[in-house]
Amino acid sequence: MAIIFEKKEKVAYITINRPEALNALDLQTVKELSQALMEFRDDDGLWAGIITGAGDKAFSAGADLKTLVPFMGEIKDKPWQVPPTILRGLELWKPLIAAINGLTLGGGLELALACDLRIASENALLGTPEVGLGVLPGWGGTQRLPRVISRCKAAEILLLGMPIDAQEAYRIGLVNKVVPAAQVMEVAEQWASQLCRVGPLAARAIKEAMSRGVEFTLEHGLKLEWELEMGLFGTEDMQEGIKSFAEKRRPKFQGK
Ligand code: CO8
Repeated sequence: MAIIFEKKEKVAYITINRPEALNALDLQTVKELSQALMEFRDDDGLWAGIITGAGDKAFSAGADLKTLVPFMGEIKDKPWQVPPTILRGLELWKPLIAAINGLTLGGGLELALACDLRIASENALLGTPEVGLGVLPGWGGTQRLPRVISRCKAAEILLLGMPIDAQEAYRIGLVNKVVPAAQVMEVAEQWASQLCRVGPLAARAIKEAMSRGVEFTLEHGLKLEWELEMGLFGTEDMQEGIKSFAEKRRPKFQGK
């Protein structure tokens, strides 16, 4: 299996499982990633997800340069589409954490950018080497990177094609936290647990408001935010949240 998909309580674990190829994404991996993400999206019992790479060297070294990239060149004029993933084509509002355990290059960084929270190991290297291969980071890199960090630093990473280390990634706001390699999954699980304690419908609405709203004018964005807020009002979770506050206890959300 190129992707290991596991469920533990309310958390989905998606592990790219090609350590011998530094977890490069070949066609089979992308297909299985697509299936796993859709299962995560559609399973009401799953509230948060963690994406990571197998082994201790890489999160992912990007698109498979031996198979997928040449294949894309061959079929570029044919009516074939890459299976939908969070990289492109799949809308998914449940929160996702990238547990970045090492090399995170090209499509690997683009996958981490399509997650909401990024925890990096101290030994991680992150970058988009595509420009040195004569292609562009075509899995959202040119679009998401300048939306996550400053355009100034995004241009440096995208145009020079040189990787940066984890501390620099933290300094420029590309990752949320840097921890020793052995603690990456531990911290990711702590954050996933917290995501399973907060209101799940609210968390999804926040992600949707942020993801879609970033494209809107402020006026349009505020309208979207209000529509999503009104969708939360009256839910059982909202009633439980208010009741638990009055009763001075932790809320027990159901995602309803
Ligand atoms: N694709 C295929 N195999 C890879 C990849 C890759 N991206 N990266 C590493 N591997 C393989 C190597 O070929 C090697 O296999 P083998 O032992 O059979 O030769 C194995 O993984 C280990 O790699 P190295 O021996 O090279 O390990 P090093 O530690 O010496 O070097 C590096 C690590 C620097 C990361 C090096 O492997 C490297 O430069 N890899 C390529 C990284 C890269 O350029 N990534 C960008 C790919 S392009 C991309 O992601 C575009 C996305 C958008 C396109 C959308 C199309 C659908």
